[in-house]
Amino acid sequence: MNQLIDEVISLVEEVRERKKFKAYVLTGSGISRASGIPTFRGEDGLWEKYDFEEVATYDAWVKNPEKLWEFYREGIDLILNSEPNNAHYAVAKLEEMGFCQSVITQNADGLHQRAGSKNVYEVHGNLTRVVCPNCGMKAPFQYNAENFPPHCSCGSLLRPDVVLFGETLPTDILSKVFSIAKTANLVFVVGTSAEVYPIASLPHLSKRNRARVVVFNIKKTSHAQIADVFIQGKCEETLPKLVEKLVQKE
Ligand code: BJW
Ligand code: ZN
Repeated sequence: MNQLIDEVISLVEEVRERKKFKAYVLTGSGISRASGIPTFRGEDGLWEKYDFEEVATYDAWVKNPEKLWEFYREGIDLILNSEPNNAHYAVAKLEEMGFCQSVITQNADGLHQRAGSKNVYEVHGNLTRVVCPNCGMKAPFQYNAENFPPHCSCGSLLRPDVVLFGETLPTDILSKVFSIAKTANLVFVVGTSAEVYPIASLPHLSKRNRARVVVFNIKKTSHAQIADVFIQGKCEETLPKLVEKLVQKE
């Protein structure tokens, strides 16, 4: 592993020698696993326990919003009681040291911001917020047994502010992250299965535009196939190692 980390350091140095160093980190649920938040796919993944068609699609929301709320209330509880882990802190440090300019996360848990990352794009929303489908009001979710599932002051049922399957991603964020991916010359991909589109296509877009790609995952994903360096292992262990070496070099 140390040798692979050294390869990443060489890549970073090589890219940094160019005029404009533009790097982003793309994260998925694997980065929050060590914070006690389950991933979606694979063993122990949420979809082993729940049928995603019943809890994570737009059709499910329309058909049975109570069921969806039951599922998300548990998730929100977990998130509110969790803390960022060493991988979130390592990502924040990369930004602080100038080794990346933005964090594109598919996670809806807000842990990157809590770890200190500043320029975070939450492409699938944020579970700690509710949004009113009628008047557009957004607010932090607060559990109230007398108003659950929660209703807006306009009378409409509120929903978690997340992007469900079959829904489009917020267009302003989407165009921003595609532009980041297109112009980047280095990408760190952390803890995502690369199965959910359109976000899974970002590293491919960057690669086509000659960016270097570094993947941190416990398993080989399709992103690993386009990686210049693939670091297999728990990102809460591997990312801090990279940051530690970068700090030593400064
Ligand atoms: C570790 C680790 C450790 C573990 N260290 N690593 C183009 C082609 C094909 C399909 C489509 C397409 N365009 C659109 C679609 C349809 C659909 C889609 O992609 N389907 C695929 C499944 C086939 N996409 C959509 O519907 C999207 N909307 C859209 O595109 O609109 C336009 C459109 C609509 C319809 C048709 C066509 C166009 C919306 C996607 C919304 C995703 N929403 C969710 C739920 C959000 C709420 C919540 O957070 O609860 O987002 S689903 C879920 O998956 C969640 C995640 O953000 C997302 C990605 O999952 P992630 O993060 O990668 O997690 P896992 O579990 O998959 O992977 C974990 C990884 O971590 C693994 O690799 C592990 O090995 C690793 N790991 N521990 C390092 N310690
Ligand atoms: Zn409303």
